[in-house]
Amino acid sequence: MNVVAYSLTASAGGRFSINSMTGVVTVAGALDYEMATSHQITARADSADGSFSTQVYNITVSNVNEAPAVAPGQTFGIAQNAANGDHVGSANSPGMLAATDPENGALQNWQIVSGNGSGAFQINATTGQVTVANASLLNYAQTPSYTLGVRVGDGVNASAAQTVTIRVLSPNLTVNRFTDLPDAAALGDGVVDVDLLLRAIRSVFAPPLRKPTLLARM
Ligand SMILES: [Ca+2]
Ligand SMILES: [Ca+2]
Repeated sequence: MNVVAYSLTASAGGRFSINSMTGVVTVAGALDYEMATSHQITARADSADGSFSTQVYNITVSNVNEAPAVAPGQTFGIAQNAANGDHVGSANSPGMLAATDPENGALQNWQIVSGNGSGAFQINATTGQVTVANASLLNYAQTPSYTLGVRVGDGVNASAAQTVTIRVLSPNLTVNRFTDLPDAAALGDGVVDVDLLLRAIRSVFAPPLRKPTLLARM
């Protein structure tokens, strides 16, 4: 019996391997339709008598609909005195959550799945915009920050839950808290009222003004 040994002289970067006895080609590395829709391999068959042949094969990768992913690390601010319906974030970053889908599917069915306490916030299922649902629950002293778990779908698959941080901003923000600006503050947003701040400092530290002492006596 003439024994044949199979091998791959080109394996598409190690994505495929071949059984040297049977010639069956199997997947050996990661395939991603979004990265490459086909790969080329070259198989070689060696006979015991010293003869051999090679054959090139094109392998087509079919698409799988993968779940979208909510972008990590999203943080927004909301003023403690905001009203129901106000969006979190700033005018330039109006609380629209970001997510991506490998197939660029239409993002839909945004949901808050955890961290919303008694329901301070809501999310627009279509746009992914986070707004205030119950402004009476916004209390900087009691809950300075919410960590919401959110999900989004692509019409078939749902993403994993991802956390989004909503910081409740003190009404005294402009005087007292340089560090509590919304991360997406817009150019021109108020940071600190210098005149108010100076007056506050003077009221604490400055000695009362004295009238000049009269030195000459008549
Ligand atoms: Ca895919
Ligand atoms: Ca998808």
